[in-house]
Formats: sequence, structure tokens, C-alpha cells
Amino acid sequence: MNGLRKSLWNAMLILCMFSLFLTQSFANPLSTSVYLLLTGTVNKYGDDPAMGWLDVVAKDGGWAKTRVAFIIPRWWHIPEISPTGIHIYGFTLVNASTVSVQKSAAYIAGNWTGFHIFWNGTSIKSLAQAIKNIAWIKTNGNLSITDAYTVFTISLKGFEPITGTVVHTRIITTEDILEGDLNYDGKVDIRDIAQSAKAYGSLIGEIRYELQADFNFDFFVDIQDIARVCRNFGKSY
Ligand SMILES: [Ca+2]
Ligand SMILES: [Ca+2]
Repeated sequence: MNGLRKSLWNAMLILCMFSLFLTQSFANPLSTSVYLLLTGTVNKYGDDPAMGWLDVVAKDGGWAKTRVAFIIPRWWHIPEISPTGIHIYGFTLVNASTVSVQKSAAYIAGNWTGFHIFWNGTSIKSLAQAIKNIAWIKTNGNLSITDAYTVFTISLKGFEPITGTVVHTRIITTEDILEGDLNYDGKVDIRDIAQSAKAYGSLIGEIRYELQADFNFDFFVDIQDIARVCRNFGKSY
């Protein structure tokens, strides 16, 4: 661990301990609900092979946070279309109209915003530039998770179907869930901080980037994201 990373790590821990101290006495009893926490990998965009992630946190009959981001490295199979570039897509649910979490399937529908950028793949600087110039597109559609939580399809108006495989599912009945539990083990602790620290400073499209760690979905994992892990540090659900 170099000096800078070590100081950063210490700063995060101090911030987390402070958040813990501040929030100790604010327990808020609520009635219980069914929650779904799920991650998946994107395998296809239409007929094209794609690589990426799906991240879902949903409350049955209530709200949902759903994000998907993936790349299409077309040079694999159609070199004449884009010999050196990468297509990057991202979508986030902004307003859920239906959130249904059942025993073996889930369905989430509503309004989404999304983007499609083409990165020429030459440098991180050109990727940062492409992200800066993102034109957000409004759309609507749904995420359908089926077959006992093994596969998913996202159907959005104006786009090809996004399909993939579920990697991890947790369905719990509890009063409330906590933001910042990156590994979905029911507590926000040092492991979650470590996971977000690993992605710290990364940009969407880079190997280290982790969708779950990018809480505000601005395609960077920075101190604002780490602060949101810290907010619930030491708590469990
Ligand atoms: Ca955790
Ligand atoms: Ca972020």
C-alpha cells in the first residue's frame, strides 16, 4: 500500500467511525417489508455479446434502485464496424411504477435514463472526455428477473433487449435495509469499505470500476461514494 492510499484508507476509517458515533442513537422502528438485493452480469445486448453488470435493490410494492452498465467490444466479431472502439451503455431507473418481488421472479417497471457513448479505446483521457459529453436519453421499460432468479431481461423502448445471468440474490423481510452493504451480507463493515476502496478512483469502462460502489452513478468511484458507505458503518439489518 503506498503512502497516499494509506492516508486515504485512514481518512475513510475516521470518517466511518465518526458517522457511527453520530448515528448510534437514531434507531427508527418501522414495519417489515420484503426486499430484494441482486447483482447480475450482462451477457448480450440484442444479438451482440456484451460485458457488464446489473445492480438491483428493491422493496416489494415500493421503490427500486436499478442500474445496469455494459460494454460491447465489437472488434471481437465485426471488425469492419468499429475496429478499435468500445460501445458503453448505462441505464438507471429513475421512477418505478411497478415493483414486484415474488418467490421465484421479480418485475420492475418505470422510467429510466440512459446513455450510449462510443469510446475509441485509446486513452483514459479520451474516455473521461466521452463521459463528460454524455447526452442522457429518457426511456421507459422494465426489468424482468425469471427462472428462480437465474436470468434477467431489460426491455427498454428504443433499445435492444439487455439479457444476462443473475450472480447473487438475497431476499429478506426486514424493517429496512442499509445503503453501503456492497457485498449484501446484512452488515456495513470493513469488508464493504475495502470493496469500495478497491474501486476508488476508477471510471466506468475500466476493469477496477464497480457499479455497486458507484452510489450516485456518475461513472466515477470517488469520496462521495465512499461517504455513503460510511453513513451506515457498523450497522446491520
Ligand atoms: Ca457488507
Ligand atoms: Ca460516483
